[in-house]
Amino acid sequence: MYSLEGTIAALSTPEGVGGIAVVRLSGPESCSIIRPCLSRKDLEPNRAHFMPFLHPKSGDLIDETVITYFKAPHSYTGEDLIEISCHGGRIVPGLILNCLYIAGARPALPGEFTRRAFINGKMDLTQAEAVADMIHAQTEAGLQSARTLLRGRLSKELMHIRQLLTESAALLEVGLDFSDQDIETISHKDVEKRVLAGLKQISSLISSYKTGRILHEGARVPIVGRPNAGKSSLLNAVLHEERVITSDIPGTTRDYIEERINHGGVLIRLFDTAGLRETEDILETAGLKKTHELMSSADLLLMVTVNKEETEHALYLLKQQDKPSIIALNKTDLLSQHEIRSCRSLSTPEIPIIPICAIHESNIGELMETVLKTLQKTYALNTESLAISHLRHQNHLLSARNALLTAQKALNNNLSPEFIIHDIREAISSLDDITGKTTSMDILNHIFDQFCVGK
Ligand SMILES: Nc1nc2c(ncn2[C@@H]2O[C@H](COP(=O)(O)OP(=O)(O)OP(=O)(O)O)[C@@H](O)[C@H]2O)c(=O)[nH]1
Ligand SMILES: [Mg+2]
Repeated sequence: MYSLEGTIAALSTPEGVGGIAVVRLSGPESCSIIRPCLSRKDLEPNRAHFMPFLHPKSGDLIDETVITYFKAPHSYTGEDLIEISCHGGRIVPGLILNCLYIAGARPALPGEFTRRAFINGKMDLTQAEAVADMIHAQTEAGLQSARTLLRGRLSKELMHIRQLLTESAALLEVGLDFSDQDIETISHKDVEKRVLAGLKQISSLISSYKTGRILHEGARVPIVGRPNAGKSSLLNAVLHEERVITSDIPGTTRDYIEERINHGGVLIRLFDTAGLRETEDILETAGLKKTHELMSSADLLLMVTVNKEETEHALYLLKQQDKPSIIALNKTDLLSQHEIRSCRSLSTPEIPIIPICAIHESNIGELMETVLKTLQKTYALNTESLAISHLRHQNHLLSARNALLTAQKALNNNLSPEFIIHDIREAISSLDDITGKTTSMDILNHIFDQFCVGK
């Protein structure tokens, strides 16, 4: 059980050796707690004060520090907040924290500063989540998507949809109150219009999920193909290192191996997989099961072939998949120019065929460029438009859409307004779950537990 009372302190920069470290203190007693640690008694808000930090009991010098005081409500948490910039390293920040605990602060829980900002109305839940996304961003694209959330774009859009739905419910209420008068038919059309607009906006957010997820978590790209095609060699070539074992024994790779690369600002998650073939071998069968799972959850399939026959078969298989796909025609050092040209002629805009030679690392650049371009085009990764990236948001949006579809059906069937109001309220409540207006304590705990201490 959380107690969010009291004044909290934590180290907000990473632990370890560094030039400076920042310790944060937030809560109603921040000023009185820090007072015995400072030679100067009053801190002017929003100014950096260079001063010694003293032990609150003995008065011994702990460090020369820079103290900045942000007065409530104009601070990150909305409370009195003091930032102490001290020397970095393993010892000094710990000593300062200890002094603050002696003086009456308590250690902050993970994400507690941001949680307080949320409770004090400084940000809604989507923005609080964006803070964590920003810290954990692995690419510029992921950072950009977190920034959009943090700026409150999703909150604004949800507020707009909420407004439409609240108006719809209000119109229906009026219709109920004056059901014996003509007002009902007018409201009916107005309600329909608003519900439809809300549905459209919700559906467009739902369809942005794949884009958001890729920006946030990276694109899943399994390297698949027959045993011995050179899948592992291709992964090594992309990484420019002997990361995985390769050999001329078919079935070398059993368990899949994931490697992440930041290519053109997009996180690409490459998976080296077990080769596709019929086998009696128990270990290989287990590996194959994983390959198939990876293929079904893939954002793009990268299939490796070594000759025309395999390439034709690969095209046949890939056309049956509803996924963007690329064929890497490998071992071109063993093929004649004629054979390469003949394979390349099978290339289509949907399934490009790129000739490579994994062991000589040749044409890997063009292959990865094609992977990047295909991902960007398929999932609109270049757009500045809003994309949701959290499964939590997606699930609530799906619930809201279901409720609105039911409301729409009820409207079409001229059902009693009470039913329609009920469905619209359900949709509103799902939207409120996203912004944190009505989110349960358990869910809040779960979200903030994933933050680090000090944020
Ligand atoms: N000549 C030539 N040989 C290659 C090339 N790429 C890979 N090989 C060789 O082909 C053999 C198989 O390569 P791997 O990378 O282990 O193949 P794989 O697809 O991972 O095979 P499995 O793990 O068994 O499914 C190795 O002996 C590699 O050295 C290439 O471009 N040219
Ligand atoms: Mg392999």
